[in-house]
Amino acid sequence: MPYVHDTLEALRKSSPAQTEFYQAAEEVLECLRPLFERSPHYLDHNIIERIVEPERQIMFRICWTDDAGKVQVNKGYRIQFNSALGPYKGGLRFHPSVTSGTIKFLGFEQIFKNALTGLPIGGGKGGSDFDPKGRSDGEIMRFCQAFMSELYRHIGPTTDVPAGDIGVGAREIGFLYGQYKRLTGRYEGVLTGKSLNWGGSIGRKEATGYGAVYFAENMLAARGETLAGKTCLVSGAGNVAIYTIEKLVELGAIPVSCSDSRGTLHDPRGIDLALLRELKEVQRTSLEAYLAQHPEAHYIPAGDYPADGHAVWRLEGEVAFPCATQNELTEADAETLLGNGVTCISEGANMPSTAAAVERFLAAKIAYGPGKAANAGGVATSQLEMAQNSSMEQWPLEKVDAKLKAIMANIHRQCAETAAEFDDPTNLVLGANIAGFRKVADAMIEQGVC
Ligand code: NDP
Ligand code: 2IT
Repeated sequence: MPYVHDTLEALRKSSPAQTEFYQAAEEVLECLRPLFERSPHYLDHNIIERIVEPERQIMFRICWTDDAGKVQVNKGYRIQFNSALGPYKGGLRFHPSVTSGTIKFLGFEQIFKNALTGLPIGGGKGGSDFDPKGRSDGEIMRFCQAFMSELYRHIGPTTDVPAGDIGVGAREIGFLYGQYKRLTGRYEGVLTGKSLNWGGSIGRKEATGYGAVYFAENMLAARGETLAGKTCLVSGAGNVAIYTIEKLVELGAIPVSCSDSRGTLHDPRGIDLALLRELKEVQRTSLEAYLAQHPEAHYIPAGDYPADGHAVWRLEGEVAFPCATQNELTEADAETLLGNGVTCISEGANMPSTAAAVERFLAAKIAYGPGKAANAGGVATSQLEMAQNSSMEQWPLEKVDAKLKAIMANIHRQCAETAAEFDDPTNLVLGANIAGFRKVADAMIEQGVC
């Protein structure tokens, strides 16, 4: 299939140095080979060249003043990747590692993830290389105001609806929303992840983590198993990790780890969730502080990690939830996990496993749920927030959670059925990529060349 190879080569030439984007694009395009053999009309419409090219990319300068009165400058991005299925939808990431390539890979993944939810949302993503660590609330507010002073002209409740991601939670969404309202004079659902008393959806904060656990439940149920009593490894200690841990505890599983950029925490009796929330959501401090109350737990500083991977994946567990960041799980980590008897991986983060690690999981035929399927509960609940905003309603938790559960079950079913249709029934990567692609590509064809 020369098309796939040629498209990837062309991307490397026209968009140099975007390695994470090539990784995401290569996985999707490689999975599409059997689809193109059966349905060559996608090639006639040149869908693959069209789908890897963002509809629009906005890059801007953000100037703001720090507490010392010094003017700081950052880069801002919004990528409006694909609007075949609905308004652009996707989060904003504030992290010093953010480049245009990071935002591009995240935006690309978002297209297929959003398609899998079955809801009318297109793919977008944005962010900045701003580092929120150590910044005061005043600095965060001024940065968010400066960011929105440029972004507001490009977004709207029926055109592009940003949300949170790494470094962007309820506090940042509040500051961003306030500035949008000040600039436009409009009170509308232009952002999701808002506070509950001014337009947020009950259950949105919890949705990505809960959804990743529901996806694991679905994968295990297909193999006649449940999560109850299983030892679970979780990485990350942010929004996704915390609510993954919360749902695991509720279902009788035993989450024994979490991590942040400074180190990994291992508490074999099960993570003390109330303390974790206090340290991360209230104090915004290091996980090492956990030891003051639980001296029997272990803390592994990042400096002591193995050279070829991450300490969290060297611990023993039956189910793993990578919930921190991209490429945080290497081939050597995958080998260790498999050697230790892991049977299920559900990815809360976006592209947390390297391509070689994914190969290992697929070859071992364990239950492996790729991020674009397993973490789609967050964006799906964002769309529920949009629906509530446009009808001026607020739904109770039971309604939102029931919808989230049904959406995750439906995503799992689509991935599994599509994988079986293409004769590789345990390969949910293949299933997710083909099922997501088909929806977007069919819509693009029906909407003509645009
Ligand atoms: P948060 O900012 O709330 O938490 C991120 C966590 O991961 C923190 O504990 C952070 O540690 C750690 N982390 C981030 N970057 C690195 C890094 N380079 N190395 C080591 N640790 C790191 O973000 P979220 O929980 O919202 O996002 C986590 C992942 O989930 C991301 O991949 C995101 O794209 C994905 N995701 C998020 C959704 C959402 O609704 N929020 C939806 C779907 C996917 P520290 O605090 O020390 O930096
Ligand atoms: O990666 C993701 O799906 C998110 N960060 C959430 C996007 C959203 O619009 O809620």
